[in-house]
Amino acid sequence: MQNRVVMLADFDYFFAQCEELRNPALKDKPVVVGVYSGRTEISGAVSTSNYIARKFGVKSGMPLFLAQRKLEGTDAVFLPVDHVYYDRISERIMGIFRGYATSLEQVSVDEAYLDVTEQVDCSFESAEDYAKKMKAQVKMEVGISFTVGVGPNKLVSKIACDSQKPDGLTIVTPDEVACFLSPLPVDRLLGVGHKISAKMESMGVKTIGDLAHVDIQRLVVTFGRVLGVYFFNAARGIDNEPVQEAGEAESIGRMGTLKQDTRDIEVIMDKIDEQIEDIYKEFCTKNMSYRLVGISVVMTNLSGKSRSKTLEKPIKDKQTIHEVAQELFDKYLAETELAIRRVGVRIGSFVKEERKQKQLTSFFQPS
Ligand code: TTP
Ligand code: CA
Repeated sequence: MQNRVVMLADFDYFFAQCEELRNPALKDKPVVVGVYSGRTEISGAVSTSNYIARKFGVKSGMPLFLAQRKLEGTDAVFLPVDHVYYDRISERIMGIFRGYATSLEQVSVDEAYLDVTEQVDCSFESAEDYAKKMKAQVKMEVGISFTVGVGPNKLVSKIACDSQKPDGLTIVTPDEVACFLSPLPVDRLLGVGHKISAKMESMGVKTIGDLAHVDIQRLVVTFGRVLGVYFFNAARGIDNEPVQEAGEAESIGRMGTLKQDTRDIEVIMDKIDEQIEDIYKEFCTKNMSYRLVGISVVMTNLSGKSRSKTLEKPIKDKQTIHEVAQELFDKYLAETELAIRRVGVRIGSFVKEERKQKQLTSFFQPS
């Protein structure tokens, strides 16, 4: 099989760069863009800042008063977020990207994967010129700089992109993947948060290279089948997920037989909760939100039915799956007198995760 060539483009200090674009006088000053909560003049949190402000220690998620303190004595400019303006710029850039890729997967307002395998004829050497051309066109037509990671799949291109910012271009060829990944800390892999990295550290795993030495049985026993297999592959830079246009992703679901036929909601939900655990682990590796929760039932007479609910907004948490599934089962049980034999739950209508403003409190929690 021929190798793929996948790019991740991530716009540099995006909200702040947009502000510089409409007011070039900001370019040599620290610029902080924030969400003002309105409680006091300076209450709220930093969304992002330009690289000048970052030199003074300003970070996304930081309380605005703290950013102000760090920038005391400078000619820093603080601005409120203007999503409508940033979305418009983002759409223009994404429009240009479309012309460069066979498929485009927009991950957030400032990030997109591009499958450019055909355009560069599988060549990583051509990919370098291709990425430079794309960067130059966007700079000229829109005025925004961005960073590109190029790799044989999404996993590698994402990590490549994060390794050199701003205005970076990092290319990792299939031959370089192992050397590139192995010294990096495990939390550079999607799905490795605080809890998992602590667990891995207790197993003596600090780097992606360490993780590649753990055998698959141990990973599956420790993290479960879905995550264990994912970590095994990720440590080797293996990722077969396609670059997927929005709305192409399917649903994730599980189905199972109850120990006995029943109409007892608690028994049903115990089974459903086990399935949710499994579904959620798989879901967490996708970096998406879901908008649909569905249930399936097979009755004692072997007739089957499905019910689903579309949520008002995309959700990421686990508890909502439980709550909506329970609501659907309650309704369904009210409609029938039969006992239930098999049950299943699924989530779907995935949307790529939009970056949410971090809670103020998260800044104070140890990271
Ligand atoms: P990032 O890509 O994380 O950051 P960035 O584009 O500002 O900087 P860079 O990529 O050069 O490191 O986030 C993209 C946008 O998302 C960012 O401009 C503002 C917004 N954002 C928030 O609103 N809150 C946050 O906590 C983060 C991390 C980002
Ligand atoms: Ca960015």
